Amino acid sequence: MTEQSTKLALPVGVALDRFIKRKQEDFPYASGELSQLLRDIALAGKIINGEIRRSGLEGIEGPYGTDNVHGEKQQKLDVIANIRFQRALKNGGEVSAIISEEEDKVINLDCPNGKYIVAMDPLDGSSNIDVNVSIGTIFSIYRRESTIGTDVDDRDFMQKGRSQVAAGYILYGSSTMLVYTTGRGVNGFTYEPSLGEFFLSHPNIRMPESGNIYSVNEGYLDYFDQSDRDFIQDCRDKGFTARYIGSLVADFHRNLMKGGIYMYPSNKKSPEGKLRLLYECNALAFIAEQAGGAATDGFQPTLDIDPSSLHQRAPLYIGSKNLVESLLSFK
Ligand code: AHM
Ligand code: MG
Repeated sequence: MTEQSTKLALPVGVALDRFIKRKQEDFPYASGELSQLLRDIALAGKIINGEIRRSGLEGIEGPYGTDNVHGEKQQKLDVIANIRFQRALKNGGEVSAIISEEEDKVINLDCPNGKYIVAMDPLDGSSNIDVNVSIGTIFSIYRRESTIGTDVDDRDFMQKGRSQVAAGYILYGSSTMLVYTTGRGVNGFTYEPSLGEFFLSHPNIRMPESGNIYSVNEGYLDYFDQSDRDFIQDCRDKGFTARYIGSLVADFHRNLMKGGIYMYPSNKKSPEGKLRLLYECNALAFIAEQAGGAATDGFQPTLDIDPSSLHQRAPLYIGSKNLVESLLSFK
């Protein structure tokens, strides 16, 4: 294949596997491990998609009976998704360790030669599972910093979001979509269940620079800082529309497509905000920036936050560039 032909834009309808392979050819020294890792994630996503679609019939809705590291009730599907992802990534051999919303400590995959580490929320928005509302998987991929061949430790995960090699999400919505970036734009793939394959449906996604959607849990309004209340009032004054699903991936995806801002500020009930920096905020912040949008904790870009613990929380304001700038003008 000539260099020129690999640079041609890939058409809508191209299968994910072919897309990943063609992108890899743009990097002559790429070993193919990241490509394989992305395929492993897509495979786990297909399996979880099947479990979600059948969940009402298979008795795997509802609580599992345990709490996760954050003291939140785990759903059966949370637990299943966590296991599926770990299995897929372990079998692939490219990943040496994972952190997951569902587990307290770094999960060592016994693949010391894997040069990548993954931070993930296997199933986000899990309070929406039982009511058939969109949910999602979120993942961030980093190169490990410790020596290959040794055990990974917590420090490998203390990298700024800016160091992500790739990040993405799978949205289990009215259709299932995989959206990811490797730092060269954002592409979206729709799952075709009868063929069991993701196909490119949304090439080179660009987030509108502005928009008229604001997404926030206004039930907490009284707990927000004055600056956040003022911004929300400004959105209302401008005649914006409010849209809040309560599944971060779905709320983010809608705003990515249509233009808007999602916010989960710190507040009196959750002084650090609710969302987790390493496996919720950073992945979406990387995608937002790559699509021309922005993400901040209200003080600095999300991707520049220096992490200090595996499960740390951060306020998140993410979406169209102009709306995030407008939010910052109230701070
Ligand atoms: P989860 O990881 O326990 O599912 O929590 C994260 C979810 C996000 O998907 C969503 O945006 C947010 O929590 C909703 O929280 P709230 O119900 O407080 O508005
Ligand atoms: Mg979550």
